[in-house]
Amino acid sequence: MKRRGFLAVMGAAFVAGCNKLAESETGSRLLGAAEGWHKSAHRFLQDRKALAPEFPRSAVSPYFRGNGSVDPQNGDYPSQAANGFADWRLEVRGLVETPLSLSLDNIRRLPQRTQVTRHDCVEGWSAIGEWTGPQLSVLLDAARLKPEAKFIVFRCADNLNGQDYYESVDLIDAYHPQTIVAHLLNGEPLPIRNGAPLRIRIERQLGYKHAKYLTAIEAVASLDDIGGGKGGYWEDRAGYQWYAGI
Ligand SMILES: Nc1nc2c(c(=O)[nH]1)N[C@H]1C(S)=C(S)[C@@H](COP(=O)(O)O)O[C@H]1N2
Ligand SMILES: [Mo]
Repeated sequence: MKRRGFLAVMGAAFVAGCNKLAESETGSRLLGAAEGWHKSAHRFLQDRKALAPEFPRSAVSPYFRGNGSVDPQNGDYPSQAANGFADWRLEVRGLVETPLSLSLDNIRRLPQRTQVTRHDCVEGWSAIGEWTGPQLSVLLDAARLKPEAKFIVFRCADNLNGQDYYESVDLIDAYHPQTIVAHLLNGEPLPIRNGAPLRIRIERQLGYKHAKYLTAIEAVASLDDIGGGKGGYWEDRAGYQWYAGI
């Protein structure tokens, strides 16, 4: 990704400039500061790429509760549900070279990742589930992000308290290997309460980032003009942190 490239270039520049710079006192002070910056930036990026813990299948919670919207009644969701989601489409759009409109079958035919992870809700409960679906990176690579794309917005079918649920992440989380578009929970199609037919799993972040009832994945340069401008339903509504890392 771009940032990694930038850091690599910066690192190379410091190594190349090292000897001459270190000859002067100002130079070595500068170099020390730059090295410190480089190390902490690097550590930060490493942390962001670390995997969330995964558990054995035997650790799966017998019941994965639903939270927030658990049975959307707005728009065409009820008729889609009655139809077994046969006509559901997931769009990949915004700042991409090739917008996509995918059926559930398209999504099931992509390479799949299965992971048993713990979901932590800020309201004070957790549950372990086994999630399956393609990595978001596969979809983004297929649509080819434009260089201006900085954030990925998740659009949802449900309207909660008069507002459309949505969420967003930066490209580090979007490309994280455990970020998947899940269509199976514990080997079965997602129950409606858990986001049927598609939900995002962002395993390094808290529960409210894991958008359910996914209709579109939108690449954008800024979050300012989306919803209330804070990057997500709960961020807009209750001041929850946009970056909800765990
Ligand atoms: N579309 C949508 N996504 C959502 C929510 C919601 O109400 N609507 N609730 C969020 C919250 S606060 C949590 S904890 C999880 C709950 O997921 P679950 O219903 O599968 O337990 O979904 C998140 N994603
Ligand atoms: Mo939550």
